[in-house]
This record gives sequence, structure tokens and C-alpha cells, in this order.
Amino acid sequence: MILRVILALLIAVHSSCQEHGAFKVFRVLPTTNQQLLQMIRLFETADTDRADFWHAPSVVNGTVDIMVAPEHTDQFRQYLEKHGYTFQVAIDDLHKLLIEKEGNLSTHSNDDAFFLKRLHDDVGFHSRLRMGEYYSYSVLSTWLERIAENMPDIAKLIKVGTTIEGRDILGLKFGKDTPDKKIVVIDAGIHAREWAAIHTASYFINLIVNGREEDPQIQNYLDNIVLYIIPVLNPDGYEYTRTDKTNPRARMWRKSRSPKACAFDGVRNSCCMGVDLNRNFDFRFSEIGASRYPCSEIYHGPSAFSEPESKAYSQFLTSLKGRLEAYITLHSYSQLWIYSYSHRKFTYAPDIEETRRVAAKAVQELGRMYGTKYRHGTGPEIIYAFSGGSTDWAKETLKIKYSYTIELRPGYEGIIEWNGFVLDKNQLIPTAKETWAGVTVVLDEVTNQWKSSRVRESELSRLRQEKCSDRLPGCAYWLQSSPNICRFSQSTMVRDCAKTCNLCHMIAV
Ligand code: 0X9
Ligand code: ZN
Repeated sequence: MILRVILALLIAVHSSCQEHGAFKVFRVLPTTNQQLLQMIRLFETADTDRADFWHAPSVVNGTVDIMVAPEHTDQFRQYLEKHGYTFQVAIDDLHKLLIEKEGNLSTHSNDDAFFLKRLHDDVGFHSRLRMGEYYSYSVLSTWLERIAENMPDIAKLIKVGTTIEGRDILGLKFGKDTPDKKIVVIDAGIHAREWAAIHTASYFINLIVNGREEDPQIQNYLDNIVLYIIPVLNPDGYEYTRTDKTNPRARMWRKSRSPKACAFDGVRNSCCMGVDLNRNFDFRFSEIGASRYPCSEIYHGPSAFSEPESKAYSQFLTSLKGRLEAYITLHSYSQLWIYSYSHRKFTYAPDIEETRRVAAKAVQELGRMYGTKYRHGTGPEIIYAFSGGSTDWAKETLKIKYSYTIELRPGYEGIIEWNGFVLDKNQLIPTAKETWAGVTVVLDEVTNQWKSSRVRESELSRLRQEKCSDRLPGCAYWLQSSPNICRFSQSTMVRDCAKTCNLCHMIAV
């Protein structure tokens, strides 16, 4: 019933209004359970073109941010009033705000040709990209390529896969790979409009490449772990958000750019492009917090891993199985450090205590820098439930120890100077810096655990060596007359001639 009312309302709104006024962002506060359920229903069924949820409904008295197109704002306001919602207009004219905050980004200083030339010509500086700016995917890709070409000792270019529009999903692999080292993967930009996350991942790359000589901590990571950074997982979507940067419809695109799919929503057949890639992973696919309607911004796609981007990424992560110790995916916004599982409250992996301990420490470190307040917890406990996300899939399938989703600035508690996805440019570098401070907690854990396991290993083998002796007196003679005996009869020789055969390490101490 509620669903039909909402649909009828949206259709009436659509047909009776013309393009006028401004895109607005409403901040709604569901104060009753019924209002919350109504908001959740709207979230799961609404056509992005009309009501685009920036911050999804979670709990009673928890804020919901909704971008509404100009032709629907009056009716949406009436709808909220009619149902007794508490609300305010958080952004009155999004188009104007985008011109103010991001409009100048298309000037010469960010021009592709200019930057590509600079990356080619500027000997010695090919690795340096000015931070605090947004770049096209082609500039970012060329930058990654230049780094790999010029610093083969520390970075290798990796290709995760190819998008539906044919772009390469690129990343860098840092640190010398040896089979015993642990691996950490960091990505960003699975959601196209979350530019602050893409900037943050780029900042990490810049920091490692250009800051490693002054920073022993970075050198320590390069020596002891293998770190992959993939700054834009959804480059088609990202490029789409850049096609018309001050037009909210383009700039606020979230999904991939897969071809149109259609579904009958009870009233009409609607067809739209794109899949929410963070609903397309094979973890309780389509169960909760995801939509089967292609026009929804949380459309999960026709089946798990139906999309080339998520499929390729899952294969890439799977290829690291066994050594992949931490996986961190950067999103915006809400200032949250989230761990598994997302589909149901109080549902955890067996190592939840450790997961929580490191998250708490990371949030504390992050906050130490500028006082930014983060909360940590599982999705349904601190934000909302959903399924089909990358970190849950990674946690369950690959048994990764530390699997985290980080929602960067801004939070959603204040409204002064709050612009949602349009993060003020002067907040970009501080956001990246504080996030790095949090991420280093995870990197330190992985590095230190690996180091101490190596110390333990060498200590054990010393002990074994000390305590190890031959059980039988004829060992030396047997080895002399049959030089391969230790290898060919290994189990017997471990038992009887461990010392002579140099097999002490195989004896449990
Ligand atoms: O909904 C998502 O895919 C993510 N949030 S975002 O606003 N960036 O779209 C992740 C949500 C975090 N996890 C849970 N809610 N469980
Ligand atoms: Zn996101």
C-alpha cells in the first residue's frame, strides 16, 4: 500500500511539473518506526532521477539525506509535511553549490593535455601530482603508468580488469614481493560520485611514492608488506560524473555504466543504466538494502558478479587468497569505520574481537590529527543493513583478517558548512591525511605481526636445532653410502637421523 502511494506520488509529481527551480538536498528525520519503514521503502524503490539518497535511512531519529530534482521538490516537501516528518533543506541549490565549489576545476590547471604533457616532460617530477585537486581518469592512469615506469623497484602497474565501456581498471603494487609476505589491498571509487575517496587513495599513492625517503614508516611498509592501491574501481562511473560537473544528475551518479535494464514496478516499465557495484558481490546477494529495480541507485544487477568490474575484482582478490591480510575500501560520507557483517545485526565473523580492537585503535589515531570523530561498528549497528558488498564478500570468502569499509568526511551530525559529497576543496588533504593515520594502524598490525611471526619462526628453528639429535648411531654412515637417503626416506630420517640429515626444523619442539 505504502509503496503504491509513493509510486503514485512520484508519478504525479513527474507528470505535473516542468524543469524549474533547483536541485535540493533534504535532511529528513524519521521520528517513528512507521516513518523509518516508509523511508526505507522509498530508498529501495525510488527512481534516482527523482529522489537520490545520499545518506540512507538507518534508525529512528537518524538523519536521511535525499537529493531531489527541481521538478519534484515542491511535491516532496508537501509529502514530508503531510506525513509529519521533521526535516530541513540542507542544500538549497546544489547546482549553484557545485559551480562555487567545483566549477573552477575545469580550468587550464586541471586540463588533461596539460597534465599529461607535464607527466611526460617534467623529468624528476613525473611522479608528483598536485594534491587537493580532482583529475580525470586518463590523467590518473597516466600518472600510475609513469610511476611504475620510473620507479620499478618500488611500484608495479597492475590491471585488475576492464570495465563495461572498455577502460582498464588500474592500480599500483608497492613493495618487493616474496611468497611469504602479507598483502594489503586498498581501493576507492566503487561509487562514482565519492570523489573524496578517490582523492584519498591518490593521496596515499603520492605519499608512498614521494614521501618514502623522509618517512621511515613508509619504508618499513615497503620492506615488509605488499600493498596494492586501486584508486578508481568504477572508472566508467567516475568519468560520467565528470562529463557535466556542475549538473547534479551527472555529478551525483553512483553506479557503473552498464547498459539499460528494465523492470516493471507495479505501475510502469522503467529502464535505466548502471549497477551499484557494491551490491553485486556474491555475499547474500539481493537479500537486503539492495534493489531489483534498475532505476534505483542501489540496483544490485541481474545476478551476483554479473558486472565485469566486480567480477574481475573478485578474481583479483581471490588470486591473493591466503596472503591477503587486510582489505580496505574507501567510500564517502558519514565518518564511519565499518566491519562485517552488514546484512544482519549482531552477526560477526569469529575474529570479531580482533577486528573491533584494530578498528577502535584506527578511529582513535585518525581523530588525533584534527579531532575528526568517527564511529566504528558493523553496518546495521551504526548505519544500515545491506548485502552484496565487497568487504563482506571478502571477509566471508577469503577469510581476510581485517576487512573494512571506511566512510570519509563529512559526518552528518552538523549542518553548517555541510555539503555532503561536495567536500570543500580545502578539506581534501586533511581528509586524506587523517585517513592515512587510521590506515597506518592496520598496516602496522599486519607489518608487526609478520615481523614477529618471523622472529618466532627463527627462534623455533634455533630451539629445534638445539634439541635435535639422531636417534640411531649409524646415520652418518648411511648418508655417506647413500647421499640421497635423507630426501627419499624423509619421514624415517626425520625420526631417526634428524641432525645428520639437517631436518631438525621438521621436528616439533
Ligand atoms: O551503501 C554502501 O554501499 C556504502 N555506503 S555509501 O554511502 N558510500 O554508499 C557502504 C555502507 C557500509 N556498510 C553497511 N551499511 N553495512
Ligand atoms: Zn560508497
